[in-house]
Amino acid sequence: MKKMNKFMALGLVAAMAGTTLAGCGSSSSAAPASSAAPATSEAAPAASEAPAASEAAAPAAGGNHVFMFKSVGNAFGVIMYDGFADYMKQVGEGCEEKSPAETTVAAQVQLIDEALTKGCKSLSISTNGDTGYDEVFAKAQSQNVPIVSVDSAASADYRVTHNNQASTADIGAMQVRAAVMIACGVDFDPADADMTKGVEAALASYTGDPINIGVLSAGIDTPVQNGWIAEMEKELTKDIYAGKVNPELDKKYGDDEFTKSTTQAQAFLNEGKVNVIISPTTVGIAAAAEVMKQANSNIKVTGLGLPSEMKPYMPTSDADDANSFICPFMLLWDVSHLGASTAAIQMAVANDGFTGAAGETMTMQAWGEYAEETFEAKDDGNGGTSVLTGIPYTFYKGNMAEWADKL
Ligand code: RAM
Repeated sequence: MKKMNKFMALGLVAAMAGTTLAGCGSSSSAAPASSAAPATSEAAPAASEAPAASEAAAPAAGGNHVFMFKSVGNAFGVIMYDGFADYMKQVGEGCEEKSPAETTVAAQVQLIDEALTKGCKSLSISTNGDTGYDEVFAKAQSQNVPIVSVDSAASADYRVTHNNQASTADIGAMQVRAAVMIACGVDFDPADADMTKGVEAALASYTGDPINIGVLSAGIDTPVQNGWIAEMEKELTKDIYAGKVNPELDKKYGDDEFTKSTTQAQAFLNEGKVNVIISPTTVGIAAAAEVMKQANSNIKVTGLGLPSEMKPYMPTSDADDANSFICPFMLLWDVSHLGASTAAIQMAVANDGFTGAAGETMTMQAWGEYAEETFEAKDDGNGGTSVLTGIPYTFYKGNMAEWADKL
């Protein structure tokens, strides 16, 4: 991980700066979230500034900083918590992971309630749905337990802010470009980091039937995947795809469970309608790749994957012919840093008066091989704010050997 941190910090920030800034510009021009401001500042007041209503409620008496992923046993969640815990250790704070066995809203709500009853300092959560949390989140607010969402957003009415791993627009669009390039047999070129040139070149010479793209997602209601899928659909409305790529995505949902994702991948296989599957979840991409491998299928797979889990299906050396692999290339970001920056946001709430209001900044201490960083909360255009702490990164034959053991 250390090497990756350095590499990403030094090399990729520059490569992605253009798209990242473009994303920030468009969101900050959206209507300011006047309704979000009171909610976010109520979520995390300093004890002395707590409004009367909150003073009446029993404040959380210490406890740990609680980190809750969508479910246990997801390697992405495990790596993220490791980063979270590492940062908390660095600043001398106690923390614990409390993730449910099942990827459901109800299971998370129950565990949040338990944590609040026991007493906790903060809640950092990747949610399983948009709704169903109001009561328990209001309880957290009344106990002055700040909520920061990460990966999959919590309601803007209750969270301080959302820690976004990379621009939603970039993650959605880049997965479509990757899928189309792969369907056309065009390999990733690191000089074309966002793949805009690659996809244009691939389609300019493409004369076959319209390419059909399948999506194997997590839960049907999972906020983060649904946000990316919306951006995929937007990307497909661009002129370059017209008549060459079917703009209708064929969507299936594996609920971030390996067995269910495998069943859904088998359905894609049996139906034989799609040329390539995008899976915007590490669980789904691994399941789809295994199904296609077992069946010796020519349906290709890409999306968001962990190099350690995807190694059996990907090229790992420059000499490899990428097109002969099930997954020629895929995307992700520094998952460990995502956890650490979430911890840093919670510490900024606790110690520096950070409320997550648009325009506020917070500082993350130097961590691992990352130097000290300052992040700004930006209006997300949906009534809340988000802090952008990462960038999408492409794993391909030129770097897989290096990362397969580290991420
Ligand atoms: C899965 C989760 C998570 C997603 C990653 C890429 O582990 O579903 O939400 O961001 O994959």
